[in-house]
Amino acid sequence: MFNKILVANRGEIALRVIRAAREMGVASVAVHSTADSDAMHVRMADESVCVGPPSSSQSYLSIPAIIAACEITGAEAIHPGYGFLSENATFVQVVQDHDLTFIGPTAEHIRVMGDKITAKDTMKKLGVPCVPGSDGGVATLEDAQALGEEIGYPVIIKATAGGGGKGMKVAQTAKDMERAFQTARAEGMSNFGNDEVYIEKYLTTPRHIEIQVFGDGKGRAVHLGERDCSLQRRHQKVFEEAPGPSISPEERALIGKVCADAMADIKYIGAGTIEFLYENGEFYFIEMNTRLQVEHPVTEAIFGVDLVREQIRVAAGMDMSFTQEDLTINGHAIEVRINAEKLPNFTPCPGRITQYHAPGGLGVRMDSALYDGYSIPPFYDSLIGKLIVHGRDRPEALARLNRALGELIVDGVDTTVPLFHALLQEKAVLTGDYNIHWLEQWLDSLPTDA
Ligand code: MV4
Repeated sequence: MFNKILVANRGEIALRVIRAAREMGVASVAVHSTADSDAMHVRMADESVCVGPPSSSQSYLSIPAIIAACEITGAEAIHPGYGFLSENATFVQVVQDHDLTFIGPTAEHIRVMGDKITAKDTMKKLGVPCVPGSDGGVATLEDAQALGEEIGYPVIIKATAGGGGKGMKVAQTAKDMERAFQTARAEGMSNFGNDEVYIEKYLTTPRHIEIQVFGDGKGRAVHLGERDCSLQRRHQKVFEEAPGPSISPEERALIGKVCADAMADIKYIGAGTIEFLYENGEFYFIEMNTRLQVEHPVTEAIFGVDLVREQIRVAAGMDMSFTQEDLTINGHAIEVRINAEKLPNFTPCPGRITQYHAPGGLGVRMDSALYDGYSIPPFYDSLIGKLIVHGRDRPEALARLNRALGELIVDGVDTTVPLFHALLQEKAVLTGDYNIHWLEQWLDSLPTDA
């Protein structure tokens, strides 16, 4: 096991990693920008290094600064958290070249899954069900139009390097194809420097269901069921739950085994998430995320496992501490993302926290780096906390969420908490009968003050 690891992140996820390390007897090094000198992750770690000015590109994303922080402190491994350098294959290569260990997948797996065409091709060959569409990239408008006729409209054109909804265009009819094809290519080029696109059948009202997988890098892999993350706004998740309210135990076992076997086959190491669209009882692979995700705590709650501890174990060459047979689901968990944002437009709202009180009690977990008097800097993501509740069943989890939201105090800035109070009044949320479009349609339907 490592003696000391460096956490290349900030906020609640940095605390999450420091906590796992401490329970394992592993010392932790925090890194921070000059804007984060007073941040909780700096206080909670065993030691800290300032890696640059406020701008992420010059601090949390600076590969030389992060490597230097390891060399100065003698940290042997780096946990990247999510975002920042977590899915940067070049970074992983540099880490290895400095005889350090990246706590995460190999550079090669990150590279393959980071390009959506190679990801889909790989998954298809591994027997994972995919959305019907082009075999690889589509180079010309003529090819795109021919494919549109073959697959049948509507179709979606996606940039292979795309993300966050950028470089993604729907063609409802053949007439739409030219515009959609050219726009997707142009967005791919301007946002990611890559104009390669591919085409899929457009699924109109699916759910976003993602399977948590975990591998030991030696050919053993397991799945930890699914999360339903359909409640999103502008490709940002706001409410996530596990198990998925629409997924049967038989469906879970089936898709879970396909995913676990695929990961075993490629000798995947660490935590991963295989994203599907789910419509009319069928799963369609869309993307894989080669990192620990924001919403991992709902999976931890229902399976009773510590995913970060497992990441650190396998990175150190140890086995996973469980097998597939050990993994059984207990109850239901929900996470809501609390952002420092002003409704109704979700405008970022940094500033000083005058009072903070975290909810507690049975089945309540608050992952947050807030404290009384903390000033949220304006330079980073607006996520300031994740409230995770766990109950024996979905109704109990919903009641607990309502109760815990009532206990939470975050004064001094606007937050998305009122959104969750309102969502808990909605029948679709209470029954779990929603899809990827439900949240935006509901927000659009709300009366506006004007
Ligand atoms: C799709 C789709 C419908 N059909 N692909 C959105 C971002 C990227 N991760 C994939 N996305 C979608 N791909 C096909 N073939 C609809 C979406 C989509 C979506 C997916 C998951 C969660 C929220 C979404 C919101 C709008 C569109």
